[in-house]
Amino acid sequence: AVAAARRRISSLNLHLCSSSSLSSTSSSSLSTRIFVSDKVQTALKNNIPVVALESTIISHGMSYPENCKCAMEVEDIISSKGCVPATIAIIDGYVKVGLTRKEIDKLGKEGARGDVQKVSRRDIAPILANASLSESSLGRLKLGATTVSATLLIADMMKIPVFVTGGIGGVHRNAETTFDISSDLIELSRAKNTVVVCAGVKSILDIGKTLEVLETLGVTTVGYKTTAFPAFFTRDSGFKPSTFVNSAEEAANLIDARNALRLNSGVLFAVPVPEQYEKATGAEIERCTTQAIREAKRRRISGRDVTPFLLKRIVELSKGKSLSTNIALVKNNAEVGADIAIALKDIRG
Ligand code: PSU
Ligand code: MN
Repeated sequence: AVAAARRRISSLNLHLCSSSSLSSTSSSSLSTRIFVSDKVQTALKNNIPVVALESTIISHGMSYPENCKCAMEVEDIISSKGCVPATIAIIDGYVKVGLTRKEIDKLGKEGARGDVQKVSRRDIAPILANASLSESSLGRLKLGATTVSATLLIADMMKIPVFVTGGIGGVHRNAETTFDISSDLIELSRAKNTVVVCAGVKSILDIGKTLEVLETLGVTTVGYKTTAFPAFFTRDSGFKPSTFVNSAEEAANLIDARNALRLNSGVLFAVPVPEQYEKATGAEIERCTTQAIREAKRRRISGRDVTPFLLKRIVELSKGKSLSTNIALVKNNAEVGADIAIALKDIRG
C-alpha cells in the first residue's frame, strides 16, 4: 500500500509540476483534478509533517478581512513549528492542496460576497465539472471552499497526517424532525490516514446527539489535556469524550496504535479553548443561538445553508463578541495539530 501511494504521489508530481497540464479536463485520472503545491509535494516526499486546513471557515465561517488574516496567521503558526500548512479549496477546476496567499485572499473576499460555493463530499465532482462551463451558466459557481468533510477526504487521499480546524459540523438541534446531520461525521468515520483537531462543537448543534452518532460510527473522540468534551466557546460541554491524552506524544501513540491495527476509522482530538479566551458570556451566546435557530426555521433555511446562516447570525446578534475567541481557538488548535504531526513523525522515524 505504501508503494502504491508513493507511485500515486510521484505520478501526481509528474503531472502537476508542469503547468501545461492545467487545461486538461478530458482525462479521468486523479492527477488531472488535484493540484498539489510544490511546497506540499516536497514535504510529503521528504517526510516533513504536513498539516491540512479547511477553507469553508474562511469563506463562510468568518467575515472579511478577519477570515484571511486568521487563515494566514494559522499557516504561519504551523510553518514556525517546522511543519508545512496545506489549505485546501477548489479553484479553476482543481482541488488545490496548498493555497497561495493570493488564493486565500480571493476566497475570503469573494466568500464575504457570497460568491464561493460551500463544498462537502457530494459537491466536489459538480464544482470541478463547472470549470468547463461558460461564465454565469445558470449561476453555477466555480470557486469552492471545502468543509471539514471535503477537506478530510482530500487530506486522507494525500496521506496528510493531521487536519486542523475550529469546530466540526454535527447533529443539529431538532435533527429528529429535520434529519440535519453533517456529513463531517460520516467522513470522520472513514478517515484512516488523517486525524482531525478541533475545539469541540458549537452549541448551534446538539452536542450530546453529535457524540452519540460519533460513537455509533466508531470515531474515537479524544480530549486533549482534558477529560471534558469542549463546546467551542467554552471548555466543558458537560459531555465526555471517549478518551483523553495529556501530550502530543500520547496523541501520536494513540494514532500509531490505530494505524498498526489498520482500523481505518477516524480520530477526533478536541482541544479546549485557552482559559483566558473562554467567554464568560455563555448565556448571551446561548440566547443569540436560540434566536438564530428560530429565524432559520421561520425563513425555511435548509441543507448546506443552515450552518453558515447560523454562524453569521450569531456573530451579528452577539455584536462580534464571539469572533476574537473563535480566532484564538483556531490558532491554539494549529499549535496542537503541528505538535501532534511532529510527534507522529518522531514515532514513525
Ligand atoms: N462550525 C464552525 N465553524 C465553521 C463550520 C462549522 O464553528 O466554519 C463549517 C465547517 O466547514 C464545517 C461545516 O465542516 O461548517 C459544516 O457544515 P454542515 O453543518 O452543513 O455540514
Ligand atoms: Mn446540514
